[in-house]
Amino acid sequence: MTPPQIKDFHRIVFFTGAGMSAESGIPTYRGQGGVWSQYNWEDYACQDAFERDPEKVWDFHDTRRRAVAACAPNPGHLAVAAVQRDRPATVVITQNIDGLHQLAGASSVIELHGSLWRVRCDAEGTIHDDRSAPIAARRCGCGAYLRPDIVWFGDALDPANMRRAIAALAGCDLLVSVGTSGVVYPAADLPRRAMKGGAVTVEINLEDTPVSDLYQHRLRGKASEMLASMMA
Ligand code: BV8
Repeated sequence: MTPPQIKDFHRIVFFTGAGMSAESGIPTYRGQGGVWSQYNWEDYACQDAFERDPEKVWDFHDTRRRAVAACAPNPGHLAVAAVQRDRPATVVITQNIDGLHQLAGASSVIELHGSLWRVRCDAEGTIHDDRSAPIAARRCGCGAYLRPDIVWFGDALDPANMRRAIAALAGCDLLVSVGTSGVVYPAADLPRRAMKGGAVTVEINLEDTPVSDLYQHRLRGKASEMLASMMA
């Protein structure tokens, strides 16, 4: 059966996870060789760990900065950016912190879980982009440690991002979920807004996930290939 075709829709939302960047060489979180199977997030990616040992947390994030800086957007990222160029109302909601959607040319990407390429000083309440790999300075001018602007487990998501994501999903006519295992909340709950709004829903993944039943169409294969099959 031919999958739904992007050309037949006008208000499209792409909801992406680590599987979107797997073909760029970035490890996913779970499964074989996943980040969390190599590193315990309680030691490297949460506020407590950062307060306990900021140097250790920065060593981990510098490893990720170097790894991601060596990767480029894959044909899947380029396809999403191309759809957005043709249909400017297209919204990209990502759980990824790698910035590859933007590098592929996508704009107004909603980064639900923050970015590897932004840091903040919680002492001064400032936030700024920093694409150095490794990071040039781990401390702010005020002397406090800079913190990666990433939503770690236990951190609240930015309410403005949640509002934008919910509005986009509630009003879309096509939702395409790409490469997410659907196990982390509240992000995993968001696609339900599109189902409620009567959108056509597509899940692209190599395998079934705990939320596959929510989707009308389940395209099983690599992100770049399955996206291409929707743009025939
Ligand atoms: C919060 C940034 C409270 C970090 C991430 C309700 C029920 C149960 C638990 C909770 C709940 N609500 C909250 C919780 C706790 C927790 C949670 O969800 N725990 C889970 C594990 C049970 N949630 C939180 O802590 C959240 N915060 O709740 O705060 C609060 C509220 C108010 C005030 C104060 C506090 C914050 C969660 C965000 C954590 N940060 N990332 C970093 O990177 O360092 S989560 C991280 O994992 C990702 O961002 C993503 O969101 C999530 C899942 O990863 P995926 O992207 O899906 O990747 P994964 O590896 O799992 O899967 C990849 C998939 O791709 C696979 O299915 C694979 O088959 C597929 N694939 C692979 N290759 C390809 C492919 N598909 C296609 N093509 C390919 N080539």
